[in-house]
Amino acid sequence: MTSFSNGQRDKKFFRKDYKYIEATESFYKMQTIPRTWKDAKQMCALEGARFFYPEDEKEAEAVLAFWKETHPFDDIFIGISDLVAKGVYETIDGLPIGDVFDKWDGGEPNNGNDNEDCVVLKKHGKLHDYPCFHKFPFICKKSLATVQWNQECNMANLDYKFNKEQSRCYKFHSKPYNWPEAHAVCNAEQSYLAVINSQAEAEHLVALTALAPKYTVNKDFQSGVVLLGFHNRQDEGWETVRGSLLEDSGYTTWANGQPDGVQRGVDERCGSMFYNGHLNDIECDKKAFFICEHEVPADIDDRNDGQRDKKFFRKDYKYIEATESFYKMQTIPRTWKDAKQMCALEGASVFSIPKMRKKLKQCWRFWKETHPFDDIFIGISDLVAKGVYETIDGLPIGDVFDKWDGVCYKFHSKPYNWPEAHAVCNAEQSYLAVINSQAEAEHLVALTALAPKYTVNKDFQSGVVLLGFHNRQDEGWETVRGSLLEDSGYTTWAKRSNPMGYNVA
Ligand SMILES: [Ca+2]
Ligand SMILES: [Ca+2]
Ligand SMILES: [Ca+2]
Repeated sequence: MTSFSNGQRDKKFFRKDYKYIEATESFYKMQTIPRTWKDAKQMCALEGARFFYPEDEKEAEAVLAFWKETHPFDDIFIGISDLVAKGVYETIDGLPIGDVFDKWDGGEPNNGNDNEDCVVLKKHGKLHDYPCFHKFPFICKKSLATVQWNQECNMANLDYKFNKEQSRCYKFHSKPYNWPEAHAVCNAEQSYLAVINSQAEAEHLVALTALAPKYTVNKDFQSGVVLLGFHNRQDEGWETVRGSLLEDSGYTTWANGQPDGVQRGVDERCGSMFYNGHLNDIECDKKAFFICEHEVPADIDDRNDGQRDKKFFRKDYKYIEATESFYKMQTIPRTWKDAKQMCALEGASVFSIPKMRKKLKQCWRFWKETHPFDDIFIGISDLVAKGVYETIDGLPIGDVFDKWDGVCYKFHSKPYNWPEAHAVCNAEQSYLAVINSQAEAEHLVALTALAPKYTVNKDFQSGVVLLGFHNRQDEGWETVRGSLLEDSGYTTWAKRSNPMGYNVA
């Protein structure tokens, strides 16, 4: 039996990546990667929360303030739709929209193209109906009153069961997913696809599997196997989701004849075990049961191996007291993968940033004192599962450091020439916009379309918008952010008029 209390309610804590708002006694998280309405709903559920919709004007106000402080999106999906019965707008938990918040914008809902069933909240506080397959950011919400704390696992999820021998928690998922999906599900639960590190842990997972309910209405899955946290997706050998080689994980008992993907000419790049605990390679799009593993923060490790007193790792690494760690600035730029490998080669297990936000300052100081780079790669990516940002040792980004840059734009309706415009942006503590992706290009196009473009000044070139790239030194096109245009992520020149003059978009 899981023991839990509502102890965390006193501390007003749900998850590290959720912010508590006193006025509404609830926790909120802005999900910045746009998703369809249905995926947004599912994502919130996976995180143990609910797809946000304003319960009243007071909550709408509080959340709009939180939204504006954190991220400059114009629209978010909210948990209201008429998917259940056309024309009947209701919340995901079945309340009529009129009972919660129904401030529609003028002319909305208009069911454009007879295809608008999902509701968007605009930054100015009004509602629109939109096609559900559009992708928008969204907010997940958890009310303080509904937080139930799993004391042993130290998390707000009662489904995780503590195992004393392993000093950690596990959850067997009886709903089959394929490997990338299972990976994302564990991540959303602040956990990771289980990695077996010993014979004893293998035996525990076998027992867990034997006891778990394995009936499912979904027949489209592979029975007899359980997905685990190892893979060969980058074709660089079998590695665990914790960032180590499988052969170093402490458990490498493959089933007879496994891995056999290569031999059989089948693309089996993802990891699983048979119910008896023996490892098996499996196709990444095959659905199966899976187990998530959750580490409970351990007590201070008081082992003493001598060197710890001396606080020495390598001559080229500097010790920072506040984080009790050694750091080395690698000044030769490398690709992300090479950087990861380089750190491993130097015996530095992690190139990442401190888990304690307060202590980050010390690191920034080390960086600024030593080397004046503007950007460094850090050990976080979504390479294992698209859209799931996690550390190289498999921690959800929300558990460590997820301060994403907010990007704001301002369309200037008063024409200036390029050097003047550059100076104007600079004076506004900004820079002439640089397009780094197709999505950003589309956003600027939309911004331009909506912007007022009348001006009393007739002496200007219409039809173009100045951007932050140039070839003023005749050394090739570069951005005002100091990189080559060709490295900026967006290089779609207009046809015919190929590079004619600088800064023409
Ligand atoms: Ca509409
Ligand atoms: Ca483990
Ligand atoms: Ca196999």
